[in-house]
Amino acid sequence: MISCAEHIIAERPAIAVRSMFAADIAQMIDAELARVCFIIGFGVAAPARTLPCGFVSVTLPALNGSAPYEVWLADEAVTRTTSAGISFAKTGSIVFGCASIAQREGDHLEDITKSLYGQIFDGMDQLGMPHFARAWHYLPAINSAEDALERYRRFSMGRHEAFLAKGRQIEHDAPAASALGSQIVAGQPGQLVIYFIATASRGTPIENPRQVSAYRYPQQYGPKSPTFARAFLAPAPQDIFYVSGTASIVGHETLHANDVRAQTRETIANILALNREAEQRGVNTKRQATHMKVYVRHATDIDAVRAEIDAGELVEKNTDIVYFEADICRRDLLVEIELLSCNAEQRQ
Ligand code: 3EB
Repeated sequence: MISCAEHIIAERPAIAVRSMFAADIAQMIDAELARVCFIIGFGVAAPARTLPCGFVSVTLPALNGSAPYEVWLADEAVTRTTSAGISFAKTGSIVFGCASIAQREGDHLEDITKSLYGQIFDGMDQLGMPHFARAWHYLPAINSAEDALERYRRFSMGRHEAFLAKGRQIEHDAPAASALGSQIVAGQPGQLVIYFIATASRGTPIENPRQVSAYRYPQQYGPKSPTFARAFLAPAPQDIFYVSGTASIVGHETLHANDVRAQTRETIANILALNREAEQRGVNTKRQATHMKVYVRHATDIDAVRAEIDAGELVEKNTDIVYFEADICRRDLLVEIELLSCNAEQRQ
């Protein structure tokens, strides 16, 4: 007979995320020392205590009382390694990785992206975790030009080249992803921060019937299309559903320029369409736990965006929502929403 406690352990997702305040981190770490994979601070420095895991600060502020620390927790003790400056925290089924590199005078974003992505693939392969599930990218001044091309487009070129250089197939191996613009800090080099989840066995990319796949965007959005899937279903038995950063794009075009409320509603419609795709693959999208990140280009739009989200169908009782101020990778996009959901017991 399976006791209640064992049952709960079996129901844990392979990896979970919580947004937390500094005051709550110490206690969590003391309780879960061996299972903490990594902590990211949005617009904040490291919490003032010794951490058992890696930490990175992203210059992208949490808004209006949102918890600024993102804590990643595995379902079992992790092994921590570093390779080529990339931190890894690995279990038997999954690895969480994070890299942060400075773009120094004379560095080209396309080149440093390609080289860092290549090292990420090498690290994944060496650890026996060759399958990408989810990637987050935060890069400063994402909408500014570098050598006459928008930096997001340069980043997309470097990422695309790394996929090909490392023998990955764009349409099968692309993870769910987000790419947001962080802030430049005067007098400091910009940091390209990439963190990701990869797995030992292959998961399932999911596309949105309302949208052209990003890897098939026409050239007007840049010389190389962005390499990501609209959503990704982690391999069994994980039951984690990752939804990429999702915006007010239908087909390949931005809809509702200058109307942040309409953009939010369109974004929610896009995410609901992805949920339906997941349901067709047997996922119960009435989830026990959901972690949602909302990025707004203008902090002054937060109340309007929040009102639309609260009125929409996305939010359920166990949804954690955090808001951020960020540049989004098309100038006419004002809001972007990403989420991760699972049916296992998220409260570990
Ligand atoms: C879009 O749908 C909006 O380049 O990794 C969303 C999620 C976006 C991920 C990426 C870009 C990326 O095209 C932008």
